[in-house]
Amino acid sequence: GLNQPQIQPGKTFVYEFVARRPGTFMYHPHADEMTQMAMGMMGMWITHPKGRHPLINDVDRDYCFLLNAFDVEPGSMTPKINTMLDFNIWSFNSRVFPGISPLVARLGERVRMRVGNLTMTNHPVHVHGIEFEVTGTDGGPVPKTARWPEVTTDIAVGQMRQIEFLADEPGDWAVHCHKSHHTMGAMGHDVPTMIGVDHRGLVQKIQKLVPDYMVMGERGMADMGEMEMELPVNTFPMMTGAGPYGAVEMGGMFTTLKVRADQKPGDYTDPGWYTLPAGTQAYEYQGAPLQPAPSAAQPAMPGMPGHGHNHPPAQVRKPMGHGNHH
Ligand SMILES: [Cu+2]
Repeated sequence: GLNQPQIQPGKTFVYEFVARRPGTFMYHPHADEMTQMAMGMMGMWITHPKGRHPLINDVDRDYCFLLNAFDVEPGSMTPKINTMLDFNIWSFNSRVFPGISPLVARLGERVRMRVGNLTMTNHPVHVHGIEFEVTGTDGGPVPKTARWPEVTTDIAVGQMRQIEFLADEPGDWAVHCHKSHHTMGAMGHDVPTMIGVDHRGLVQKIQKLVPDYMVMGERGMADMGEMEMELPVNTFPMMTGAGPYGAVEMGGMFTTLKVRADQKPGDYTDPGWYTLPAGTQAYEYQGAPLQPAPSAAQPAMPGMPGHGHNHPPAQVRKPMGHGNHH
């Protein structure tokens, strides 16, 4: 009701405007906003410059991501509309890994990514393999003297960051939000931590009472993903996806950037997995088992009398007692 009457169900309103400035913009309703946003009512608008613009470079590829989030109870179909922060589905253009296409580029091409955030929290978006520059924001192109290099750029609520890079490293590079629970599906929420807990035999005993009972693995959550538990309808696993060397164990805001020397200009098809040149991949250590060095053997710190003389190994304990953190 501030600038126009609300658009009632079944009605159509017409918006006419002159696209005065080139840039990347987002739109969404302000009527019954939490409901409309929680249900995914949002989009992006790009105005390209007419002719050359002094602050807008020519690029070979121009990608656009809208970051969005939903809270859908596993097994249900309708997003919860009163969730304020604890969403459980984090997506790029409403897609989650592995149900998302890779970004592709030919070696040596200039690539632009425009990333807008209409979720209720910030997203530090990280690209592996390259360094980029922030060349534009929601307010327009950044003056050339004010651009800065990054590998992770934080995109606050309502902001847009336009980044550009030279695709100068061939490979399959991860592109993801750096909040690790944002690269995870809904099933990862509210799972108890069982790291270090020896629960051998316990599961079988509980399964006599609750046949489909499962616990979080004592080595972490990936064990659980690999168990291929039966999922409720309309629910994706908490971490999934297969790569050329096994489980990728991702979900949510994750995809890949595939840079290839033989990708044709303008070709956006997935080139498949990258073949790593010999000698460039991590390999298993085959030598003698490594022992932690005893602290008594460490040389004394200069100017610190008493250190390094028959002291027992240091006992380190993490700070405890801060309950109720979320
Ligand atoms: Cu995020």
